[in-house]
Amino acid sequence: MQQDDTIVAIATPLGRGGIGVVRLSGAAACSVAAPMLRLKHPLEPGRAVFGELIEPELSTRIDEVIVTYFQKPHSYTADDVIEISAHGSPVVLQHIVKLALASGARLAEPGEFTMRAFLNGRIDLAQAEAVRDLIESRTLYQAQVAAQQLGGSLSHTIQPIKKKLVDLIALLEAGIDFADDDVPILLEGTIYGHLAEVRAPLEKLASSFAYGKIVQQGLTLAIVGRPNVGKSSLFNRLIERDRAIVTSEPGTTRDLVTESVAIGGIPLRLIDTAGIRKALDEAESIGIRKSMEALADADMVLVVLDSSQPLAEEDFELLAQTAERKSIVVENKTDVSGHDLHGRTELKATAIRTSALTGDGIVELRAEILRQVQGGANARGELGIVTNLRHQRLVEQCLQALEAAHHAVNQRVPHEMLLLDLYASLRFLDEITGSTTTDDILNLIFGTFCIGK
Ligand SMILES: Nc1nc2c(ncn2[C@@H]2O[C@H](COP(=O)(O)OP(=O)(O)OP(=O)(O)O)[C@@H](O)[C@H]2O)c(=O)[nH]1
Ligand SMILES: [Mg+2]
Repeated sequence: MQQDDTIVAIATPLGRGGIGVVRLSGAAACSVAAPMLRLKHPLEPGRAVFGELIEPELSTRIDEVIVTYFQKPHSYTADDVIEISAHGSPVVLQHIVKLALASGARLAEPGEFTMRAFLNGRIDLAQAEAVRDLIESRTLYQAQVAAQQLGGSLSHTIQPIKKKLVDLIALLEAGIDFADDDVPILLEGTIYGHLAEVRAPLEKLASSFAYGKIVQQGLTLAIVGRPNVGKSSLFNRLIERDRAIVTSEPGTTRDLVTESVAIGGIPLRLIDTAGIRKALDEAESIGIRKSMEALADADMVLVVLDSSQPLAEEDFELLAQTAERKSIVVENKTDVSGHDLHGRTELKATAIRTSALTGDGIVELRAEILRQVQGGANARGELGIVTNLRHQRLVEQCLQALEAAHHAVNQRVPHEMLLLDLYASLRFLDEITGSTTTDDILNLIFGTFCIGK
């Protein structure tokens, strides 16, 4: 991708709308836009100006537009940017792009506006990736986390770690360069201390990914249990509509029913399953097999029991099967008097009592789901969560290099060798923010953006 030419793209989604925006960025943005505009006032930085979109040669009017000029470097890309807001007709917007191309602009590649912001040093790579995450967010909470990263939260977390690492490198380098002079050669204990200070916050960052990944990708939650305990009723309660069929007949649900919901801003894929028992016919037995597969694949399980009845063999089997997993035991039908399962020692202390019929306990169930999703590990709103696999790999590689450095000190290898490991770990940190990256990596990252961003 060339960087000194002027690029153009429609910045609003495909289709019709109240307005549509075409964005131009580059040194020639103003001169490319000029022939197609008849403005009420001359363009002024940071001002929106009303005017007409015209056919340059014929001077005929095509639309009314608002044009905003963002003067370099105070723009999204840090180059001159012109945004033309027209009525949201694809024909008009495409025509603006065509006129811009005729005046010497080039069609922008996906993510090229953001890539320019990065290449111009206005944002770092982690921030650029946060732009994409923000656009792709499906819940408000995901948007908030992305916005924090866009504000540089990850970069700010990494900065002091990097500084400590650079300090250690500088000390070692000094020890080497001035080996004959008065600079004392660093004692092992001091090096260990420095290494530990670099590693501790990185390890915390690496462990935040378990939660970060859930925030980003969500997780699947399978609802399992014997027939007729109220799985589909709970499913419908959790998604807040009657999606799955509910009848008083055991064996109603035969196939997996899947819906997406957000609980506490975490996207969840909820799966209702066929009740588990000795199947009565072929369809049911296939359904039950699918239930078992869903149970095995899910990130988390709700084991539903009927609290109006004594526990059955299938209940005990399911409880045993899910005891070691991320699971919540739900005692449903609490509106019916029956067996108090709550006191039973084989049940998890965290069992939630619900009535899918009256809605009692659903709020508590949601809260428990969220509590387990968060795993207590990372409080919400905590800065510097790793949500991105690329970042996570780099943090891990950095930790490995530090581990190698630690080992090198143990083995009393010359400090020149130890420094190789430290420089390697520094490079991994730099790749997160993009101070060192290759074109291949950049193309890979920005290629996943939408056009016009
Ligand atoms: N009283 C009471 N009845 C409930 C409750 N939850 C579900 N039911 C009833 O129990 C019956 C079975 O409910 P479903 O939600 O279909 O149960 P299921 O576990 O999905 O059953 P299968 O699909 O056959 O495995 C229906 O008649 C529901 O109305 C509850 O909390 N209280
Ligand atoms: Mg059902």
